Amino acid sequence: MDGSTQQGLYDADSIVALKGLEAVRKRPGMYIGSTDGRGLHHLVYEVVDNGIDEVMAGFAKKVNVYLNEDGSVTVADDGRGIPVGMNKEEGKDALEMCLTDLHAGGKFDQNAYKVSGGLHGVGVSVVNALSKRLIAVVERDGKMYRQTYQIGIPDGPVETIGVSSRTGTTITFYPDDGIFETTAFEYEVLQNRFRNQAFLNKEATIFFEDKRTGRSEMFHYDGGVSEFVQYLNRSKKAIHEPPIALSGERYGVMMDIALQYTDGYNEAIDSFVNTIYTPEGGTHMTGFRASLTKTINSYGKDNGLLKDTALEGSDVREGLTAILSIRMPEPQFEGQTKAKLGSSIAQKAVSEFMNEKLAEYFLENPSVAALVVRKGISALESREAARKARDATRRKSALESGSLPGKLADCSEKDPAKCELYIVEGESAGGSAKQGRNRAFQAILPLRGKILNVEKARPDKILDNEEIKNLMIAIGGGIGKEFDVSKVRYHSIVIMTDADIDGAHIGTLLLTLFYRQMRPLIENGHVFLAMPPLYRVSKGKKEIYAYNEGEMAKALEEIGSGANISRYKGLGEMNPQQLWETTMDPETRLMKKVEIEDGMLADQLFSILMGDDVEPRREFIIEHAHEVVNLDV
Ligand code: 0RA
Repeated sequence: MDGSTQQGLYDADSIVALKGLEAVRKRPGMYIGSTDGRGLHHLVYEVVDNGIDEVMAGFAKKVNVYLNEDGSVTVADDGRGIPVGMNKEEGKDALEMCLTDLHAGGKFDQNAYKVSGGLHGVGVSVVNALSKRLIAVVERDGKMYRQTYQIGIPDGPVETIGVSSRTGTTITFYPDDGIFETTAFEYEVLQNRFRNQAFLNKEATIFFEDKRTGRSEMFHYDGGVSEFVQYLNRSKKAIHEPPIALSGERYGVMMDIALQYTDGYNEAIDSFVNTIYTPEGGTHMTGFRASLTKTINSYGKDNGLLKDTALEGSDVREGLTAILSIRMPEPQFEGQTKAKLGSSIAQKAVSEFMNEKLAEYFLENPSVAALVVRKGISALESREAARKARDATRRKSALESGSLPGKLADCSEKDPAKCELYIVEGESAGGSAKQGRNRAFQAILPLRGKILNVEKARPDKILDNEEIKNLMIAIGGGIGKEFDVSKVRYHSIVIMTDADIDGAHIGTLLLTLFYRQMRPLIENGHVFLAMPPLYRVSKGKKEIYAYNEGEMAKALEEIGSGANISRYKGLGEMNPQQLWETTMDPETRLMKKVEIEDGMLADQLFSILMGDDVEPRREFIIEHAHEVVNLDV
């Protein structure tokens, strides 16, 4: 390894730079979150964000991204080009500094609103440190320059390799397979990110091409966040068109806000700070919510639409899809995952701005305003009805002896941390599960047929459904806005369905119920999918259960000629003993934990999967199903 710079010496600065790169390679997680697929994709985001910063600063229009056939990625922008030339203070080329010095970014660029190089953006030098090879090409001042690196260390000085009449930066990098668990880029993951970035930066055009497959796409949205909201609502039914759009600035905070109500009941409000997604909200969201509630109530009162009642926050957010995108200098992020904005000025800026602009919008658009108030009133009425339904359910179940559903075969253990609830498709498999289980800690709740699709049901109608009522009482944490995960009676809730279309549908209906009405159950890792075997390979007394085709091939080899293969189509084909051995015994069973990888995509997944439109559903399943819900333990 050659660690020398163009001076051929280890001068003090080179040693500092090397130490920095070393730190990145030693603890990559500190800089990019993880070394799995997620961390790998972060490398691309980082370089693309740099290009988008150039667009936002008004110096670039387009960012091209290529997944190359040799496993590398190329990101090219038409910005000013990373500065080239000797930096007198450091005695080093500015380009080399940008690519090797962890803290060089700010020295050259004064853009206070930039994403990259900030708290989340880590700078191209981190990408360089984590790449076994990187090639930087810069066009500016009429020339074309190049420097190449290995694990962040320059192969030699910056070279002038030609002339050019344009300006821009082109970075090609090969992620280090010694650092990353996987170096396979996924088109859909990147596509989703670029699409979001293009919605949030309407000046930007992002061209994306996968040279391995020939697939390519251009992302550019003149409509910005308003078009973003329309996109998110593509499988929902909006009740007004176009979305309410509010843009402006207060206290140095720039705001782009779009809202659109649908005829549904879910709220899908996504917030961003300097285009960084803030899934846990923060001060900007607090300002948004406060202002929304206040402005709608004021309008309702002033116009005689609301008499003695006041709408709650959840009422005015029912069926609302919104994007809140703000830009501010030096945002402060909080929380374990730094996914929450803490800067108090953002709350003041958003609420004061929205108080004024939304009220103005309502005055100019009284029909939309009336629709919004009416939607809130109907949410309030349904909330009241739902509360009554829940109380009635609780009273009734408390009256009926033992208070638990009759179909539930409970376990004897009372400590929820040790208890498992199996939700089983069909009465007959339910019967087998009841006989086969370990009754000390495993409870069984058989389901008759399909449960209600909660995606389409009014919240107060959900408990009219007998199966859902049983599920709610058995699980014990309540339902909807009042769901309390600390009251849950089982820390493992296992969905056990047949490995066929009907089974998959029932599984999805249950996941929809958990995601929409008991979300902390999923967020806290309490939901699992049982994995029954697909085959039983046997000869005489010898038998092997196979959970996939590969295992079956292995089992056939092991057992030898004359082996008997039976394919399990349903749980009902197994007797209680077999069901226990293959699917329920904690020592030998296979289970998948249900995890939400991307909250924004998850909302789209459920609304599209369980909504009315067939075409978006087909497209979405093909593109995203596997990334949204990570089903691996
Ligand atoms: C520092 C200063 C300037 C531009 C850049 C960095 C820059 C970095 C990247 C990374 C990818 N694309 C980029 N484009 C520009 C400003 C230089 C000047 O004042 O001309």
